Amino acid sequence: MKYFNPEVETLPLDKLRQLQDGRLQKLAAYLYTQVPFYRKQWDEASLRPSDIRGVNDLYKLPFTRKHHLRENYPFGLFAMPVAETIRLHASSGTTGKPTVVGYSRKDIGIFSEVVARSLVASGCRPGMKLQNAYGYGLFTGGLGLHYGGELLGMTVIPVSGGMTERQLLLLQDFRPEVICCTPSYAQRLSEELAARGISPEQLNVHTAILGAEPWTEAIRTQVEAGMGVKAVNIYGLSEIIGPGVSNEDYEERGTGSYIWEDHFFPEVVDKDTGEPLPEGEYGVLVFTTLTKEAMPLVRYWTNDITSIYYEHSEKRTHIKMGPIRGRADDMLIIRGVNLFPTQVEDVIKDFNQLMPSYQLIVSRDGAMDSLAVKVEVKEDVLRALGRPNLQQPPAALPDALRTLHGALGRKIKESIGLTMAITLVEPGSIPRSEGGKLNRVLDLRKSRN
Ligand code: DLL
Repeated sequence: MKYFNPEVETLPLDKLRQLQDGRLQKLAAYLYTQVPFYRKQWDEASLRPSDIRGVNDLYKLPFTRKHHLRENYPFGLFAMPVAETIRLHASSGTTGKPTVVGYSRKDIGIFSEVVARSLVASGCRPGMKLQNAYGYGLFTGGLGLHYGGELLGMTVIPVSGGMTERQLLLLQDFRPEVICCTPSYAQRLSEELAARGISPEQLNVHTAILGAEPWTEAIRTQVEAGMGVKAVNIYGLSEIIGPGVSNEDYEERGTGSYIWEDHFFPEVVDKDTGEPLPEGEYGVLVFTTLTKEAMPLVRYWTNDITSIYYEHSEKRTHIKMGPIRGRADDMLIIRGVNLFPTQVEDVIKDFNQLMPSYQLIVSRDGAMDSLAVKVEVKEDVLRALGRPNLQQPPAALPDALRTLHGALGRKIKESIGLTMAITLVEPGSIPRSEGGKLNRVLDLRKSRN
């Protein structure tokens, strides 16, 4: 089994465009009659649904942004009566009220299908057991993977997030072939396995499907070695449907994730001007849902920074997206330099004495913002040095660590352009994921004002 939906996943591009164009025309007419928000927005721009003949006309339409969802809280953007939906999900924002999304029965069918496609791309097959360690509840991760796994014919183990002891017990006793969770939680599980002396060979798990937060090749390497798996990326957001908007193919790991573009039409636009960018350029990812009924979104501004490109792969025709560099609102501006936390992670991965476990601490020193980074040294390195005390000033550290400290500082300065105070710390001393998304930035500026 190569595909869940072979016909659609390999549809020639011209046919895929025709399908998208037809779906978009229908969507425009539907939204104009069903959702006052869109009618008003398009009237103000003197646009009629008939002006939208296909995806090439999308640029004419205004963006929908998170604040529009907030202003229409909770159900104002629904295109059908709430009584006709069969499920609600919500994601908690950093400020105030959650973002609410609704699903019709058909929408849940689409959701399950795109997750099933994602699972097959990840290497899952009917009959395999899936330990689902994404949180169940208002978060779309748990139920999204659950329904997709069942549709594919997997045996789903609905353990939910956290409860590390139980996760380890089930991994050993139920012997699932596949686990899905956040990448930071997979790091945590890898470390717990090592701490208990459980080697990956004692487990049956061969695939980890990781998403819901940004991650890098360094984390892939750590999790693949620590759990004895192939780690693949799953991406999505509740507003668009949940997990399964795009997914990596396990045989093409590292080359980007296929976007199921027959349902979710992607654009990448300039984060300041909103102008569409050519293939391969980095900008904000924007999606139009082509088939959803309960709460379709037009040109939804995800705030995620990435690029999209056709690879002309033998396997599928759909467009790919690269890894998410970060969210536009996670971007730190330190003394005028723009920085995504994952850029620091990218530097750390080149030092094999360090773990991909770090924390960035932003503080304000007078009028200047400053950035410090804490990063963990690997256990075997410390053991070989006779467990030195890391709490002394860098100059007093053993030679090997002093050199490492200096080299890391220089590499960060060279590749990011910032001087950062670096502290080397013991493995395990930086907060780990408790089962959900992990925030690697501690912003002390926010707590002060
Ligand atoms: O995180 C849906 C999901 C669940 C995806 C399970 C994958 C697995 P939200 O809580 O609405 O939905 O958060 C969406 O999380 O806009 C990205 O910023 C981030 N995100 C999700 N997947 C990835 C990924 C779920 N693979 C937000 N890489 C998105 C990087 C991701 N960031």
